[in-house]
Amino acid sequence: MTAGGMPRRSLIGVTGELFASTVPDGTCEALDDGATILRGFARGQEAALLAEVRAIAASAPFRHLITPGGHRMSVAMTNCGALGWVSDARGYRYESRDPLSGRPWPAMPATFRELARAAARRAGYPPFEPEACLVNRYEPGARLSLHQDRDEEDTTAPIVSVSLGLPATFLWGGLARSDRVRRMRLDSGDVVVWGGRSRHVFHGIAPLADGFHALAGRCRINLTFRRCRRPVPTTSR
Ligand SMILES: O=C(O)CCC(=O)C(=O)O
Ligand SMILES: [Mn+2]
Repeated sequence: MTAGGMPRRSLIGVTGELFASTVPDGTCEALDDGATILRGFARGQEAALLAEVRAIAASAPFRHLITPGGHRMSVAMTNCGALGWVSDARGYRYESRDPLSGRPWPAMPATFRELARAAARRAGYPPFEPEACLVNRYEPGARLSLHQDRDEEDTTAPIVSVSLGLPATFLWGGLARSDRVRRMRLDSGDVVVWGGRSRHVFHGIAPLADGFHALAGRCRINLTFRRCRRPVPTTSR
């Protein structure tokens, strides 16, 4: 729906339901120190990004990873880029090959890399070169419980997170698990960037509400771009 040419957006009411409001595309919402929501930053690229996701999944299929504690994750995942995030009984880590096929992860498409670079720049970060893109697929009911992104050695680089398809409720807490959690709606095309003092903030996704999205169908896709390895120190020689 649009109002005056601007896309309609939503806020979460006290009972948790999604209400329409109007936050125009192009708005930068300061979420926290070092964290920004770039409203609609990827709008217009959604169909192309989703086509790339389908191509990635054709060679590295979505799968439900098992946590080190033995739980099957409700979110299905795959990766592209030099490194991919995996989880199994041995723990959480980055791997250069897909454990299902033994092959390197599909290359990161140029459109993904350029979007991640541009979003990090827009959010005020120095040049960002993602090494990994974790692709999350949420079907109705799937959720990602509160967690910190802690498996990357390089904590100087931000996380760039792109929402595509069905809307989701993003959970944003603090540096301690017990901190107050805010809930905000993310729509297709929204990009969240967090780093600096927010790099280790607890965050998650509430169970996905059922619905149908014209480009993605009955699901939400999330791309999270990460820099994993410690930056190589520069020498003065
Ligand atoms: O789906 C999202 O928006 C968040 C994903 C996330 O936090 C993660 O993959 O670590
Ligand atoms: Mn995360």
